[in-house]
Amino acid sequence: MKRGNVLVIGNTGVGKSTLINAVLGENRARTGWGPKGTTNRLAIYESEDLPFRIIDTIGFDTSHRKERRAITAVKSWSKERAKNNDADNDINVIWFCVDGTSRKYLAKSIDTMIKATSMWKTVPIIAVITKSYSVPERMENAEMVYTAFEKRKRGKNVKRVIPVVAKEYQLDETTFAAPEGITELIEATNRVMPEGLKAGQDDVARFKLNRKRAMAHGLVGTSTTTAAVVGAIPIPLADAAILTPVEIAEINAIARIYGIRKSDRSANFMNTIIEVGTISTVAKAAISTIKAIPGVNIAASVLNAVIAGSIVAALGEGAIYAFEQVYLGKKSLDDTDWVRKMMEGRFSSDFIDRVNLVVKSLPKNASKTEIARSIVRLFGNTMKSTKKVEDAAEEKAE
Ligand SMILES: Nc1nc2c(ncn2[C@@H]2O[C@H](COP(=O)(O)OP(=O)(O)OP(=O)(O)O)[C@@H](O)[C@H]2O)c(=O)[nH]1
Ligand SMILES: [Mg+2]
Repeated sequence: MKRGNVLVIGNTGVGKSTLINAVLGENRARTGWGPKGTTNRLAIYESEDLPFRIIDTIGFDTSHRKERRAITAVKSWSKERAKNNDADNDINVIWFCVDGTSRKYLAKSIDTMIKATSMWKTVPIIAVITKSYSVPERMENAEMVYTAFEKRKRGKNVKRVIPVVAKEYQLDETTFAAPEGITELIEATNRVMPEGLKAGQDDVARFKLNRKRAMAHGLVGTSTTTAAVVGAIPIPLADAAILTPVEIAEINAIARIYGIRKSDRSANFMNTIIEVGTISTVAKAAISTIKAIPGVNIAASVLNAVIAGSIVAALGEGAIYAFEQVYLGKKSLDDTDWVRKMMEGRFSSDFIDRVNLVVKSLPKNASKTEIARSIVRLFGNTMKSTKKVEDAAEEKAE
């Protein structure tokens, strides 16, 4: 397959490399924090499944020297490539990255980017607002970016403005901003690619589904850690309701990843899932069974953390399955009986066996991260086999 090239530019620290990793679905571009900037040369990334190549650049800096260095690097690279006269080396799309958390630099950074990319006058631009953690600010920021471009000649090249969260962002112990906008960015980029470099709808759909799955699993990992922290406090866990806020955040975030928006129908569907993990008799029965297992040689707080984490992991993995069925059009949001039964099935004897394995794998005073890692490892396995079964089913359906 012929692939197009996407050039990623923006100030240092806006999150270009983090964004690239999110799009690739792998941690390949080095990211970091600090005044010096992390990416210090151009790097080109491609992945088997991604329909385009991504070029990571040196971030622009507010200091004049560094700015020039970044611009010079991009220009000399592209001149070098242009010499080859190979269409494969053309820049086909540019991602202008601006930081959603520092509006102050927005207009100036857009000017810098326009200057730096003056040799690609006709190349379509997608403005990416990184670190869009704040939901209310997303619209405002997008408008600011549109306005900033309106005043400039190259503004007409801007095809889309997309707010993203490349990696979940922890707001406090129990809340976080979930990944956002990544699959939209992939789709929009493919859409503005020149004919001949566009991937087919099926390829894009498959890639999007893979990305959604990976992001959702990452999110279950974070939620599991949160639950282990919350669950370690000495409250009798027969009252699994203390997990409710964590579970609500988890289920909402997974729903968003699968493009399921808030409505009465989706609320019913989601509440059913949360109920199974909090107040249902199956969850309570599972907890008492685990607590009654003789000879458990770990601290009570560790056991509580394991139970809490496991519930949230099982719930999250179940929710991924449920939302994916809806996303693929195989189930509807009205199938609440189906989702209840499916979720209850996840708290059966298999659940207890897994929790047991987690308990056995842990040292007496395991840390919360050890606990969470062990849970994710053991619960993640179910998902892998589920995935295979599903794939087979999908193939048959086609
Ligand atoms: N949680 C979270 N952190 C982010 C996100 N985007 C960027 N960051 C953080 O911001 C810092 C800078 O990100 P990088 O991706 O290294 O930024 P860059 O634009 O590549 O920076 P240079 O290579 O210096 O130009 C890192 O600590 C990232 O973890 C995001 O969506 N979520
Ligand atoms: Mg970088």
